[in-house]
Amino acid sequence: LTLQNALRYALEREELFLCYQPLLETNTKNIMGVEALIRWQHPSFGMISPAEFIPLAEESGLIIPIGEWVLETACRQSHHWQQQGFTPLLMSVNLSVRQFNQPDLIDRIIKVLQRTDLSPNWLKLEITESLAMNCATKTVQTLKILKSLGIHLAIDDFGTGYSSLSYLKQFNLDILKIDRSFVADISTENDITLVTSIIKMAHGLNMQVVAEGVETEQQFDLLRANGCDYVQGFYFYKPLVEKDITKLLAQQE
Ligand code: G
Ligand code: G
Ligand code: NA
Ligand code: MN
Repeated sequence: LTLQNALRYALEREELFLCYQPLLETNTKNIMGVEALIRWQHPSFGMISPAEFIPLAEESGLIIPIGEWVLETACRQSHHWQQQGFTPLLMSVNLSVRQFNQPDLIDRIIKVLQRTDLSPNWLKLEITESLAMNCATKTVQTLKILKSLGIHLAIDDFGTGYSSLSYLKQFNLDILKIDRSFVADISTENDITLVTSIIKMAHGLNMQVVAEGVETEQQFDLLRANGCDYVQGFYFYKPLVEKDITKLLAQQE
């Protein structure tokens, strides 16, 4: 049985689940949101990383039903936490290229929000830099509609792909996520310069900044000193299962 075949059944056999990694406000360290991250626990292969199976899902088209399941599960979870009385969290969901390019994407997203009764204001979609730079006219249009619905938009893994700064301006995104490769090397002079420049540029374009992959106190201190708005990384929290997030939220109240 190939991984590709196994993936075909993963959804119906309920082998997929979501973890949620907290995003913290830099100044207060309050949890302002979580990023939904898919996991696949296969009965014989064990845990398979999304880095391995998301590309397979993209190639085969399975990313469409899987991506929709992620979106719906994440929105339902977010609404559920709100119903439990916790301060609402921004729920971030990663959108793959193929998902983003579906002609009926907007319609599908609206329907998921209706089914899960989640306000669009609590949903953030993360798109990658390469996706954003693809097919710009259509992309600008789609992003505009999403934004007009009240959905927050983030550009993910910033700095790893090709970016045209003029596109970045047109896209009118809310949040820029600095790729963790920059954060990892932030102790070197050049990378400090890069990261601080990215933060300034983003702020100049009216975007807020998330640094991902924060693993040390030193990285955190540098990011805070340079005005980074939000942080995410193992130094604070790994991606956690639902019940662990619920515990955290209860502690924070
Ligand atoms: O969670 P982890 O670090 O193992 O994720 C590895 C990669 O898989 C990351 O690039 C992440 O963005 C991607 N990924 C995780 N969950 C999802 C998802 O639900 N949809 C998409 N498209 N990518 C995801
Ligand atoms: O591509 P994307 O940014 O969506 O990737 C998210 C992935 O990054 C998740 O799979 C998560 O497990 C991983 N991740 C989150 N925080 C850290 C961190 O501090 N260090 C490293 N190495 N990976 C992290
Ligand atoms: Na992401
Ligand atoms: Mn990222």
